[in-house]
Amino acid sequence: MMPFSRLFFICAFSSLGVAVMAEAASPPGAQGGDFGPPRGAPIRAVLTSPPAVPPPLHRNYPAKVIVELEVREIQKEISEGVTYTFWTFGGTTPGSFIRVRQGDTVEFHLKNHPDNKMPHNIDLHGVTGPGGGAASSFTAPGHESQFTFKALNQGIYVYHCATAPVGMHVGNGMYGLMLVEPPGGMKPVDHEYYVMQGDFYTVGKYRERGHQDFDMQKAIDEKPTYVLFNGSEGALVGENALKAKVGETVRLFVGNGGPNLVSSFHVIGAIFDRVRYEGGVHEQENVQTTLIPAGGAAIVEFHLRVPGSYVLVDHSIFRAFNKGALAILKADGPENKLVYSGKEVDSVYLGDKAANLAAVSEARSAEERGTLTKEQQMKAGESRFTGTCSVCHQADGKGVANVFPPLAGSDFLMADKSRAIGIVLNGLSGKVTVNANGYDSVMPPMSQLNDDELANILTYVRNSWGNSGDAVSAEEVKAIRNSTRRAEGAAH
Ligand code: HEC
Ligand SMILES: [Cu+2]
Repeated sequence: MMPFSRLFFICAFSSLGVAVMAEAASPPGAQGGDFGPPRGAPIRAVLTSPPAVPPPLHRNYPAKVIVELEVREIQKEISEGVTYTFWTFGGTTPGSFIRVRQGDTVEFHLKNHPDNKMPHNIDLHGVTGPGGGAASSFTAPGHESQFTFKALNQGIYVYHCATAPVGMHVGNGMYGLMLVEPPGGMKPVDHEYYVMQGDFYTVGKYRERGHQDFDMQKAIDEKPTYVLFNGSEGALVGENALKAKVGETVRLFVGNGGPNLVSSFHVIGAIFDRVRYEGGVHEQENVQTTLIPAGGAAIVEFHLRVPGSYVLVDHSIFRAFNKGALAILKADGPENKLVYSGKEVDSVYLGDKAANLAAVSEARSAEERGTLTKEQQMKAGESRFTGTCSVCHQADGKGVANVFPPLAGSDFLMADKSRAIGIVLNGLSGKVTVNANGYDSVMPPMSQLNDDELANILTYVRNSWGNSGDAVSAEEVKAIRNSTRRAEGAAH
């Protein structure tokens, strides 16, 4: 008998060395279907960058469709002030959205831009044949490869790079979606959007600024620094939020590139009318959260009855609030108090995603130039205060009587700057007296905030609502952080 370790080695070798994953063809008679040879003149596929989806095809015959996809290795922002070198299909993570019709013959051209450093290929899960195209598409920088496949099965399919080390290529953002429309097309909706989750592994901590490199060990350990929709914390929030109107229907093509995590995809405030789970043809109705495996996709549809912000999350919820897996769909239109009497989703759910990121970014670049002013810090701090501290101390800093002490006009806060920094980093419990009122409660440590964030927040707090003090610098925060003794294994 072959020893287990040997067996494992062979399996690992064949999957990495050949870098292909075999996908079985569907059994005859299932949803697969060949509608004969391509007809008409060849058609160049419309490719779109996320969150856009190419328009419906409205075509009633199988055609020859030409897809040209170019791999680009490019540096982009992964979070405010943090850059990362993404490897992309078409210049974006996720890559360009491809839309074809069941029965189409796809002539696929994969180009690897001459400036790139790595060889790449593509494995399309919508392809029937060993490797899904991977073996035929291995392409060195400055080269192009071509292969042809027939889109036999309708559905929404992930594609990804499968060049060794596969995990690294996928982890750097090399994945996207291809929709194979059913022959009769899909039911019309008001909006179609393209959203894809991915986990990212950087050497630096979450939001540690500057350029960040890929961390292979974190990736192997499956400990992502970021979990993101569409490759960046800012991809689908603020100005970039998805948009719709009350009364409209929305269809999301949601993929999960992985490389490691399974997504518990959820939209806060919406119930999915229909989910084509796992991207197959069966529909489930009235779904709250749908699982999307790594290397899988789903089609979710819902309609909007009440205006406001709907928050897309991975409901493995630390990923949403502490690793970036959060996006917003903004619905405009008239209120419907019969359906929902509440207020607009507030800072509780939006957190600092509702924040003024421009102020944060302005403060950061000013600090890099050495020109950071107290006012810039305060503006940046205000937006981070919202959704972090305001939950308890309230947006006006007045706190809640007997429960959360005030920061506005707080003698305790203003008496000792270093102590205030320590409180935010390490939390506070036990009896404190603020403006002659006693509190005996617990504030959790907020050490997940980085030095800049914390310095800006405290500068804002110490100079708002009647408080007046000097600025708090990132260096001061850093010194106190480093001098704090923490339990073994505790963060930062
Ligand atoms: C989960 C609720 C909660 C959050 C969030 C929170 N605090 Fe507190 N904070 C408290 C409580 C409760 C106390 C009093 C603790 C005690 O009684 O020992 C406190 C005390 C303080 C104090 C000292 C007392 C005072 O009023 O001057 C400061 C300063 C402070 N918090 C700042 C912050 C800042 C800045 C943030 C955001 C980074 C923050 N807190 C987030 C609950 C919170
Ligand atoms: Cu690649």
